[in-house]
Amino acid sequence: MRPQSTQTVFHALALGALLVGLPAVPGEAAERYVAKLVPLNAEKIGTSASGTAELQVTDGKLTVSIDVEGLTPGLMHLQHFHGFPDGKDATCPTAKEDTNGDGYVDLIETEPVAGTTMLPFHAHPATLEIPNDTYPVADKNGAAHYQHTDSVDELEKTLKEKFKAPVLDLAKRVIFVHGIAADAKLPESVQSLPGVPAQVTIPVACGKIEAVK
Ligand SMILES: [Cu+2]
Repeated sequence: MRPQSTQTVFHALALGALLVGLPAVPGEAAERYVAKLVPLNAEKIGTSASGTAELQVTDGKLTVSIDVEGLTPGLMHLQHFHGFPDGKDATCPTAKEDTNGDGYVDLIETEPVAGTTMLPFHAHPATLEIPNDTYPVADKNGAAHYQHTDSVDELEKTLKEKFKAPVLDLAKRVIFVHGIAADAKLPESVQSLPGVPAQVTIPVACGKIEAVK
């Protein structure tokens, strides 16, 4: 017969095993967000890009997955969330935002409704570097897949340094996918960032990030 103390330990272990099967502590549940990416400029550029972005915050980490099809095959596509550091809600542009009336909604024309480029979705988001050669490349069928996980604290720290606000604020952001073939013809009126060809920055898909209840 076992000494009493060993029996007590056995009972404690059995109780522990039961507790493992119980749900996690309330408040630790994942926060989930989805953005349905719809085509932009499709009638003009001859490709129609669409897809889905999923964002999940679990245990202090943000995991972002972005799947897009209808992109220019073999091309690297810039993708970011855009928004307003001052807390204004960003929305995706429509044809109304084509303020110069050239038939294209260019990057500069998106700014009044969608704000500024904030968080890049490439291999090193926390750097906040917009020019980068690690954005996803579309395969021969025009499909691109991206997945990356980062510490929320690290992202918020660098965003706060750059934008002076605690600014992940996912439900107030929109996701853009950019870019058409380097040799695609665009009128001079299509605006871009200084020194960056409009073919690189032209938005091809946009989606509003929404919380999943
Ligand atoms: Cu962007």
